Amino acid sequence: MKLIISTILASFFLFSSPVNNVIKQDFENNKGQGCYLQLIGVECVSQEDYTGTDQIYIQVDGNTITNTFRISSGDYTNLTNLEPIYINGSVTITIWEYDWDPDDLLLKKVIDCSYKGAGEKWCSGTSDANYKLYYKVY
Ligand SMILES: [Ca+2]
Ligand SMILES: [Ca+2]
Repeated sequence: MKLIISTILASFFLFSSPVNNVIKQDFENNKGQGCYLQLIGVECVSQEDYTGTDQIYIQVDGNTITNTFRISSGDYTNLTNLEPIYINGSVTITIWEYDWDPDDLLLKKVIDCSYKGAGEKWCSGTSDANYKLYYKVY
């Protein structure tokens, strides 16, 4: 009798497994289905203009998606009110500083779905100024 009970118990533990082992991860959107980019914020570590504040705006693939807004060294502007940007392939984000002469390119970043699920990230520009863009891809 003991042997039967232990056999039953053994098979119970053998064939039942925790739920997280049974339910498979959904990979449906991981390949070729696109993803979304949420801009989180922009930080001005050091501004571009010598006097006054910088006046910056953001473009996605050349289309302006923000108003021109003032920011200066040490400032952070929240961007989470912006609509998520659908990515099918990749998008190029550029941040510009408005001037009377040609505007200054502060930051340029190509973002694709390979960043999906990586959580919040940041990138920085390569101009004389120092800007950080915070974003996530999901
Ligand atoms: Ca400037
Ligand atoms: Ca300016």
